[in-house]
Parts: sequence; structure tokens; C-alpha cells
Amino acid sequence: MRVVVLAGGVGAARFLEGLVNVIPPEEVNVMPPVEVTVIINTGDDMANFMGLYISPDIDIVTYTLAGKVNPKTGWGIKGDTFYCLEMLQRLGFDTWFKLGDQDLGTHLARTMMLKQGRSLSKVTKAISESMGVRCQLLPMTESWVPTRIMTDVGLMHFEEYLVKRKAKDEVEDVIFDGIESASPSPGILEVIKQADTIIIAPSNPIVSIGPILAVPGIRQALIDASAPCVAISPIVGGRPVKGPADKLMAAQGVEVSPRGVAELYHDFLDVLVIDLQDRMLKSSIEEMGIQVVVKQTMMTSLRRKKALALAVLKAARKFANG
Ligand code: GDP
Ligand code: FO1
Repeated sequence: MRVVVLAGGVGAARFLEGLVNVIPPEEVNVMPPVEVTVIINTGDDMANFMGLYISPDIDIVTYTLAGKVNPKTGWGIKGDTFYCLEMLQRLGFDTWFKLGDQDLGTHLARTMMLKQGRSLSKVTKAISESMGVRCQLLPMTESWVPTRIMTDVGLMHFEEYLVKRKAKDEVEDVIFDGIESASPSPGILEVIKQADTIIIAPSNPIVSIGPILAVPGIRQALIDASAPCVAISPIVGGRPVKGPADKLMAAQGVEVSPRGVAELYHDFLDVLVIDLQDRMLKSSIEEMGIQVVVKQTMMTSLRRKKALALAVLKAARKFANG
């Protein structure tokens, strides 16, 4: 069975942790082997931050699936130290983006491999395999297509909006810089076509899933795909579980609710998993031609992550069997 997941950072990584844990290892011969391919947002990438190529969502997914992520933040490495950053601060540099010492090793390795001429897909494969990740991780594109936020105080990179300025500025527009001339990383359109199940992770629909859908060819591939497509709503009880999805959705004129999420994905989505808290929205989403599954979606423990992943796989199977 081939499962394809569209993913951003922390929300997606939490879900993927559940997914890989409900899939039996290859030696347990109870179902056909399951291959998981994750198509990851690279709109958050910074191509030359302190001289480094930084891919936050790729790293969040890699560290989580490798069992290395800092569980308190959902990003960075568990137990990492910050000696390098402390020195930079003493030397008078702005250290708003918290890069740990081990994490810096990843950014240095990625930057060096890219400078040697290897593609972002190959570099991502090399790093994730070295860390023992068994899923195939694919950056959405090999091109640098930074997400920029137009705010009341000016245009800035998404990480600057989110981390440096703590998402406090009024959002006027969201720009996926250069996306119209980007193309999907090699293999992406084929894996979508050949998938048995497509999952849209509970990620920010505007700045995590939005850029993936904006890479020319990907949205159409999802529309054309024969596999059922199931999404998990990142909006629970009228607000995101974390992050600025509410501000960004509102700025784009989208209702901050699972119904707004359904609207954004309506042309390729078959099933939306919404939280128990939002069960009253079920019929109005079903009127849009999208099936709804109501579940506990708060991934506060491994047990809950696994239960959510199982519910998604079951919903896909049920949809496929009519
Ligand atoms: P992040 O910005 O690095 O966290 O990247 P993502 O876009 O993957 O994740 C952010 C989204 O995940 C937010 O919109 C959250 O609401 C959503 N999210 C995070 N944890 C959970 C959870 O436990 N359940 C649900 N339903 N959504 C979640
Ligand atoms: N998020 C923060 O809120 N503060 C940080 O200082 C920070 C540093 C950081 C370093 C490496 C990395 O891979 C991710 C990091 N993140 C940090 C997370 C990141 O800003 C976002 O959560 C994602 O880009 C959104 O998906």
C-alpha cells in the first residue's frame, strides 16, 4: 500500500509519528508492506541565513521520525545546546532564530551538499536516511520559493513574521515568491498518481499546505488522483491548536473553522476528519460534497496520534470501498 502525506512542520510531524507507529513492521506479515512518502513544504526555507540553507519543515519531520525532536517545542533537537548561538550573541549578532549546536550540524551538512551541486531531494534523502528515517521525504520543489508575508509594517520572510516578530503584525497578503516557475521535485506527480491513500496532515492550510498546492502541477495531480484523499482539520473549536493559521486564514477571507479548511481543499478532498468539538459542522461540510468523520484530533499522546492515524486510514478504506 502506498500512502502519500502532504506535510508542514509540527502538526504534520505529530501525525506522522502516529502513522508510522500503526503501520506494522515489514516482518509482521499481516498486510501488504506500506510505503509512506511525505511531500514537505519548503516555503519556510531560508536559503542564506547566516550563510546556511535552513529547511525548517524538512528538519521538523526528519527529527520527529528519527526520535530526535525536542518534545517541548516540536522543533529542534532534544537536549541540544546553544553554545554557538551564545557566542554569536556576545559578538553582537541578532540571534532571534534559535539554532542549536547539533541542529547547526544539519544546516552545515545540507549547505555543503547543496554547494557541491546535490539537489535538495538528494540532500534530504541523505540526511533522513543517516538518521534512520524509513519514510521517503520529498521537498515539494527543488527551487527556493520563500513564503513572504505582506504586513502593515512591510514585506517579510515567513520566519521573520512568525519567530522574530511573533506573528503580531497585521497580515495583508501571503506571497509564494517564484512559485509559478517552480516545478515539483522529481517523482512527486508519479507518487500522487500511484498512491492508494492521500493524506493532508493537520498543518497550517495557508502557509504549509498552501505552498505545496501552489507548485504547478501538484493540485491538478491531486484532483486527477484515483486514491481517496483525507485531510485532518488543524482548526479545532474555532482556532488553531498552535501557530497563526487563524490570522492567515482570516487575512485570505477564509472562515476560521473546519468548514474554511474544507473550502480550501474542496476540489480534491474526499473526507475531512474534524474534532469532536466541531461535530455541529458535520452536515454543513457534507453539503459541500465532502464526507466528514468526527474524532478526537488532539494529538497529546502517542496513543492519540496512533488512534488518529488509524481513523484516517480506515476512513480512506471506507471511502474507496464506496
Ligand atoms: P508548524 O507551523 O511548524 O507547527 O507546522 P504545521 O503547519 O504542520 O502545523 C501547524 C498546524 O498544526 C496548526 O494550524 C495547528 O492547529 C495544527 N496542529 C498542531 N497540533 C495539532 C493537533 O494535535 N491536532 C490538530 N487537529 N491540529 C494540530
Ligand atoms: N520556531 C520558533 O518559534 N522559534 C525559533 O527560534 C525557531 C527556530 C527553529 C530552528 C530550526 C528549525 O528547524 C525550526 C525552528 N523553529 C523555530 C520552528 C519554525 O519556525 C516553524 O515552526 C516552522 O517553520 C513552521 O512550520
